[in-house]
Amino acid sequence: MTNNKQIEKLSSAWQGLIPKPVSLEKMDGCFCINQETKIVIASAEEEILKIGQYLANLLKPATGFPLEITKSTNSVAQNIISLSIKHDPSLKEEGYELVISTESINLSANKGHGLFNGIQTLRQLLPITIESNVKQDGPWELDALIVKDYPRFSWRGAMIDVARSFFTVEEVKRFIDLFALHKINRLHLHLSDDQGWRIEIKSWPELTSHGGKCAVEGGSSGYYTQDQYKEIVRYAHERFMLVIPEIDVPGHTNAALSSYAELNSDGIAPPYFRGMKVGFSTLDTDKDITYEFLTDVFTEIASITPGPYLHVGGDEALSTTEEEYSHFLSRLETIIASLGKTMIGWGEVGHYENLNSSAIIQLWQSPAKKDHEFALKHGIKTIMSPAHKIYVDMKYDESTHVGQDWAGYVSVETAYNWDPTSVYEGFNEEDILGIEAPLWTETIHNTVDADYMYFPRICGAAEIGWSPKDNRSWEEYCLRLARLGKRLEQLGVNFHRSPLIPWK
Ligand code: TNX
Repeated sequence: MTNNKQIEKLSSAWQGLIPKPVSLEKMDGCFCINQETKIVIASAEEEILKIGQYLANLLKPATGFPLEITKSTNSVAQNIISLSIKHDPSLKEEGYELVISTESINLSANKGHGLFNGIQTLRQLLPITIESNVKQDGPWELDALIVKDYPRFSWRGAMIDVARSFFTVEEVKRFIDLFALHKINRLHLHLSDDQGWRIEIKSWPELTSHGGKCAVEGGSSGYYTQDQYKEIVRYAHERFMLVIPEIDVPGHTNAALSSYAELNSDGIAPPYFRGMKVGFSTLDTDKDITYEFLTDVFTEIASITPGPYLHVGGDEALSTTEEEYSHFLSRLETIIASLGKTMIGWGEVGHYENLNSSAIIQLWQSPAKKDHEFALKHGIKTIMSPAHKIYVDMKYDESTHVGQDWAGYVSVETAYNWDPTSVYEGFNEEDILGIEAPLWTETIHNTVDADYMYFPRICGAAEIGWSPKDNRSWEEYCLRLARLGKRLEQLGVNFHRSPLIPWK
């Protein structure tokens, strides 16, 4: 057998699964979902019932089957998809075991999150027509197999910059669904920047009535009311995804400064900013009102964010001195701590020498900038977002019609072929929470372009975050991605048909 054939054989056993599971063992025969198949849940717990409902809703449009959900502890029954909770430490928080026999499908996990992840695997094993929202012909056949699976990292994130260009609640929900298909479990919303303020703050209403009306040239303006934000959080939560809100300070604040004159050192509100340059704006680190402002903003956001994290940005504060920056962060840290939340900041926050070691640093700059050395010195946990590997606003190559290239081109291969432990020197696996792929939107103003930049690179990021390092190879990944392409097409995703991938 030639090497290529071997890879193909290997890959076809894994079908179109992305991220690749820890283990998959094929058995003889197959199982077919039909009109009579029942979803059986062993526990009466509300969460499990909801997951059963999610599965039924997922299967209904394309199959046309209104699959019944029943409660029973008899998991040896035939023609069922059973969802059950078990205790298997090897599966950890998010893992699952999926057993497809000729008789039934048994999905089990320690937690609801594991069941949800297992459903995404089941979904990727079904014919791609399952993704259709109109009735399709079956058969809805699945090869008999056993998958045992759990993630390598707990943080597998996607970021969307809704500040440069706004994306509506419905658009964000669509991304949540597409990301969940790949077991992504963090959605980071970049809610403020020089070009716009996107979240209602009741005690500072001009932030949205004025700051919400601006956007980058050619982009969309707008903002989320607190109720709309809560709806995003709820929708994400139902898909086991945690929302991380970011208010970027002290730089990247022109929209806020333009909304409130009193936040400015000279008491004069600057005009809107619609350009692309960074690093020119800053909150006044000496003024008391700055800290009143930050307390109000973060208190309101904390009250509508059930998750434990608040992201404070902290990047590219090029208009504050080192001393001002440290003073600012020490006060900000106190505010975040008083709200009972964990602070996350971009790499530069590590330059503040008294940074609390419970903070989290999101590394993004090239290793030459040495942000990672500061992070290591603090003994702090990190999220890996190296721009030259995982920034999905970077162009794929010179022909990409949107995006930037300051960190270089990020091809589908570049975005896949790296490991979180080796981009920056000195990190052990334990120092790393996981990975996150940011989409900055200076040049990306609608979902068609956002799809194009996220996909398929976000699929690779999801696999880097989930799958064991030694199981991954670019050559084999290409073949799985080629199959997944059909599913993305069916889902209406405008993905980049990279010439590196042998698309089907
Ligand atoms: C750098 S990444 C930024 C953003 C820009 C992005 C464009 C980071 C923390 N700051 O403000 O949007 O580059 O690629």
